[in-house]
Amino acid sequence: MNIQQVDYNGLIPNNVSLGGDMRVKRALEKWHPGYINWWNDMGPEGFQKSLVYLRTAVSVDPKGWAKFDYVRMPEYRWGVLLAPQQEDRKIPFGTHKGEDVWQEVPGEYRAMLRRLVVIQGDTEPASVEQQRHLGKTAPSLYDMRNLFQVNVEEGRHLWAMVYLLQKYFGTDGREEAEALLQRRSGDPDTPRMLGAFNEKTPDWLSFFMFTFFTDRDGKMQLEALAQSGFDPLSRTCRFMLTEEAHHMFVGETGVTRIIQRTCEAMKEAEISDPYEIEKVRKLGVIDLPTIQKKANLHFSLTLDLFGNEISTNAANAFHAGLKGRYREHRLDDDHQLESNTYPVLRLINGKIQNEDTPALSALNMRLRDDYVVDCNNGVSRWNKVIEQIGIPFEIKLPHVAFHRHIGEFSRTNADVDGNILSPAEWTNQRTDFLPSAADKDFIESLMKPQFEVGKFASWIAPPKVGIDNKPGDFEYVKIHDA
Ligand code: BYC
Repeated sequence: MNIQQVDYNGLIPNNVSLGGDMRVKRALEKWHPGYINWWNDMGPEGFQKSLVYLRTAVSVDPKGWAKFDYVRMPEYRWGVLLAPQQEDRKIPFGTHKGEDVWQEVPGEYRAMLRRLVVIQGDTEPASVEQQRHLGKTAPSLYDMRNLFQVNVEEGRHLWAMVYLLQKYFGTDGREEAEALLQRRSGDPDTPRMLGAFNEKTPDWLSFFMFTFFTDRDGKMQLEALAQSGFDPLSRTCRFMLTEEAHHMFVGETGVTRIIQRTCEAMKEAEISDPYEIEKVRKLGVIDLPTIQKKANLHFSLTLDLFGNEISTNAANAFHAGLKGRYREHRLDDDHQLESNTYPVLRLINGKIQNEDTPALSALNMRLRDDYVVDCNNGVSRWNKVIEQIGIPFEIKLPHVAFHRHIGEFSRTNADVDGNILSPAEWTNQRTDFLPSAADKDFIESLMKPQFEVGKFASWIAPPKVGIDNKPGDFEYVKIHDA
């Protein structure tokens, strides 16, 4: 079978010759009904019978891997797709550097590897659960379709991890695959594993911020796992990254279009001061300071997903050759890091300062640094829109110590510039930095559905081009076509 092509003949589309692997095929077919039940219970609420213009992967060739068509979401063909195997691939880093990559799980690293796969897997259904109510308030059919595209692909990413669990981890893997369908985002008894995936995504600005900031963590973590010496994980993550790019596009352009609409409305109404919040809100758009607060919230929640700055887990995973650095292959060092150091931002005697730390222990910090650079690139594209329209305002990422719950800065309260605040100062100033109840109420008041073909809600500009080059009046979701 040509690895680039996907076999659509069975229940589970795949390019891993599932037909010749009865044990795994049966295990996945057994898992399938539970997944569909989960999707029906926890997937997009109210639109399961609608026809949605979705892309489905038909190949893993980066040049032409997807086809677009109308699909009812529960009938979406979720499958197992791995990027093609690279011949003679060697473990690129760690103590086994230069050895042949593993096609089976190395016994000594089994528990560590399983944990990485399970954590990655857990985030995927979590995001679908977090976003399940948003369809009902979509600002356009175009945006609704993008939401559902992201949702079905997060579902596919769950399949990707479940395949690894079922194929390579025996009974434990099957149990973990079941547990992935049992946990629920925000549930006090059975929450999802990582903090940010238990937060609410109550409105569309949150959704776009989530897909900008949190899906970007997804990109960084997948890039690090794509380096793995465990080849099936590497190949799985490489293909997931192809899909992930669209999710970040949805986030970045979503926020851009909100900013654009706000600035245009301000210009038309001749409001030049972005802090005239009430006047701006009366125009039916979201004021820039509130957009800044939402960015502060989502950026800080997402930084927590990188774990502790100094981490033995991260050191062990790198040493073992399981999880590398962002674009490891482009880095110019010995890829073992046994005697290197890396500057880690720490809280020392109440002051934030850099401290040289063994590079192996600092890998979470390093990945987070790469992430911040990537975020800043996107933020500067937002600022270009504000500048072009001529409003004196700049969105800025807050200091990495701001509003943290994991790592060095979880022990302190810092403002957006990194000044340490007393608990009382933090309480008094909190809503200068983070959305207040009134800000949330205002945003919620704008969340009225706009389901007319080609129309957009008052607070968001139309996109520059349609999905799959469709024209502006294309019906991306046929809501009532049951
Ligand atoms: N919340 O050594 P430490 C995505 C725990 S997003 C709760 O600092 P480590 C997506 C940690 O588990 C990407 N607990 O951490 C995006 C450990 O507990 P145990 C998802 C946390 O292991 C949008 C203890 O603290 N993929 O794909 O170096 C939509 C000490 O841990 C948190 C991955 O994350 C937290 N935030 O780093 C859809 C990749 N942070 O085990 C999808 C796989 C830490 O001692 N995961 N803890 O009980 C990893 O590489 C690492 O596990 C982490 C943490 C980066 C998450």
